[in-house]
Amino acid sequence: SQVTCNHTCTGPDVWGVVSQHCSGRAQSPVNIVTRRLLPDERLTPFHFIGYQETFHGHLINTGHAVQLDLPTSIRIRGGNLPATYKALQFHLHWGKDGGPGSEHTIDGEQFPGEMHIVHIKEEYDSLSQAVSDRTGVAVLGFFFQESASANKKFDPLINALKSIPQPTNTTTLKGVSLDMFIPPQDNMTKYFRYDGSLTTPNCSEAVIWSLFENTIPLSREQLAAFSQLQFSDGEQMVKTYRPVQPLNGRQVYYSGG
Ligand code: BO1
Ligand code: ZN
Repeated sequence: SQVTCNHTCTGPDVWGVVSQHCSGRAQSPVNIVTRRLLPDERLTPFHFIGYQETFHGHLINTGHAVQLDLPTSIRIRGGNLPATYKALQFHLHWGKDGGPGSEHTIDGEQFPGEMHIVHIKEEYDSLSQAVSDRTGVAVLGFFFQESASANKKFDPLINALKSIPQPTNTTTLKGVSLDMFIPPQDNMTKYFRYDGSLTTPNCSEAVIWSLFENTIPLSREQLAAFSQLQFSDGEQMVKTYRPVQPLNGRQVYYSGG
């Protein structure tokens, strides 16, 4: 008889088979244990270049996430990064109907979702080039936190989800800026830093992770809206996170700022 396969057949448990990197020793996400954090004075504030610029961006159902492509004029430096990095895209991870959905956890707590702004070192043309450099990629991570009232700045993105129910569907978000989606910049001086990987295959260990202590508020209804998207097998696109991976002796630092 035939085996019916859904997306879980290619889920996190078998990624070590898909790509050797996924069973490496510096994988992401991780659980951040706050009592083991090491304050690091070199973790100065970031410079967010072009985060206020207005642009039209493609919003895509990628088959494992919802992604907004970003103009490469958006850059970051500072924060003890070894170079300037340019933005490629941001995407989100979430749970089911607003339930637990973040990739990283803090003292074992999973947040309802997580936003990743993916940047590559300025000198590279693509993510596939950047991942051959151990510091080629810088991802900024923001946790979603459930709030009583809706975050109106997310409504354009959330309202657009109904236009991209299935993988490869795209729509355009007009007149958005990156700073609409994230906490105010003077509230972004506190972050956690460690060296890790992409959280999906090929799981390249090329990522400088910065996870911000300040969260993005979304209402339960807004969080639940992501569950209307579908995987390629037609199943609800929910629980789009990789489980936490062992630190294997890696230190997580705190900006303390
Ligand atoms: S994340 O921010 O660590 N969740 C992350 C994970 C994967 C990617 C970007 C950010 N990108 C993937 C592409 C694949 C590609 C792979 C390696 O990177 O979606 O198409 O094969 O380059
Ligand atoms: Zn991600």
